[in-house]
Amino acid sequence: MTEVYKNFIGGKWVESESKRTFENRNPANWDEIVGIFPKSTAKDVENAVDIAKKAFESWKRVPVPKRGEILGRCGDIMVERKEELAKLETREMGKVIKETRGDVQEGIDTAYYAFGEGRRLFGITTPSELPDKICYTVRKPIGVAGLITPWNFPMAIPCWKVIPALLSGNSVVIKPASATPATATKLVEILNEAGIPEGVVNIVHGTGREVGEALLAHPDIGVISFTGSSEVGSRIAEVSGKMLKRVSLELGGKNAQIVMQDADLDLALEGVLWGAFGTTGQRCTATSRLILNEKIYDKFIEMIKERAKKIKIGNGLEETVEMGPVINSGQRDVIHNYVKIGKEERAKLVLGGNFYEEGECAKGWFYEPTIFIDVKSGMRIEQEEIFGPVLSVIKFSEFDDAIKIMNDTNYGLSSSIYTRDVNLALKAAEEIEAGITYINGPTIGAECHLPFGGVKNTGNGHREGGLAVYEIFTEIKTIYFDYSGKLQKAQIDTSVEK
Ligand code: UN1
Repeated sequence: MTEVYKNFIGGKWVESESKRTFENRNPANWDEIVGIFPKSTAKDVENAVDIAKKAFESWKRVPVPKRGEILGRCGDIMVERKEELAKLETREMGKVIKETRGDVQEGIDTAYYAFGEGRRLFGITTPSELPDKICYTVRKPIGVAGLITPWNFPMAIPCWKVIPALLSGNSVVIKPASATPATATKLVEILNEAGIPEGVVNIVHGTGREVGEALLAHPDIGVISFTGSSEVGSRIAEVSGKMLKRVSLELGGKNAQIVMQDADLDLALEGVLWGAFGTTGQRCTATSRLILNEKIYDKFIEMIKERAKKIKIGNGLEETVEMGPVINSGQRDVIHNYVKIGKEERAKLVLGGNFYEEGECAKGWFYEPTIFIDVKSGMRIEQEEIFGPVLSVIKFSEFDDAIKIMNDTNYGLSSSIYTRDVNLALKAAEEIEAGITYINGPTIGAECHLPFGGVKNTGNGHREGGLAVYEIFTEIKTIYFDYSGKLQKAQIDTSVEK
């Protein structure tokens, strides 16, 4: 039976005032409806924000370690329900079950990290320039956070945002991607069960145009956190900028893996296969460029073609399947169009380049693992984010050229180099313009306790994950405490007696 989902506002499951709904279907089998969701309006957003604003007043007074304990319980419930959540996620997003287990695990890790962080959430203490005076900082919540999440990590990314926002003492209104609304709703259900007070966590389903825009424009939303395309990110920055809201943006990538001639080629092969075709290439961190040294170019291309053509494509619920569908037909058309562009640009297509419609796969949105070689710096397939299983291979001769090719894009999220030369590895870590560099590892695989984010058009300078995310969700307050009993003037009464 198809599950009917609702919005969660003020501790209650409610329909949209519009009474309209939308469906969510399985990208591996378009006949299967995963759930029915409320198609909400600006009015629903307004209700949610009003309630969240009231709930904030008491939530902000709950001691941080106590907030952390509730989030720790949320982690415990996710551990118990991990398999069920992973299965649901595969049904609505398409990626293979091993990966959705990982996605849920990333949520669990984030919850446990927050549980611990609740006992720190450090400020600083520092000396004053005046005697009998101390100075320190504390972190204060901002208010109501508007969290707009993407479809490619339906559990991990909502957790990356919701959990630190809550630990910091904010209340939240979540607008999950309408392609994957079920998993985020389960997270809200779990947070409720874990003991988050009424009104502190709210979810409103619907389109970006209606629900997303209403969240953006609401004057009582103090901070917006968004993961998605650079195009939408720029629009969010524009609106929030005018309203002087804090905004954290995690946007596109055109990540590359460099393979030097001295690399362990078998290891580099495993890395690029996982980086390029894991999650069907639908990660912000996916490897969409392979920068290959000329001395190993032909050999490595043969190796990767050999392996990539054997990737088992199918429904991600089958344990042996290695690559699931892409999210929907529109996205598959975008990918296919890039393949057309690549051919027109005279890059050489050596694998894939078509829909995959064998057997049961004809019912879903499958695409073949695709490889272009002889791609030149500056081609569109080398510059633009494709968000699908398409790898562009570029040849280089000297290390400095590889770095130049790597850096010559408008994005800068993740990057990787395979080499056995320690000096080159460290030089690459220094020279690559990206938020993340992996040495002898693929471009994917970020862990929840480290900063995550990128440079250039990948974002606006913020980092999620680790301690860094608390910079997004807290205001810093500086406290000067003068216990001298007299007026002491900073910058004036500061001379030292001889
Ligand atoms: C994303 O693609 O938006 O490092 C997030 C990784 C994952 C997170 C990716 N842990 O690939």
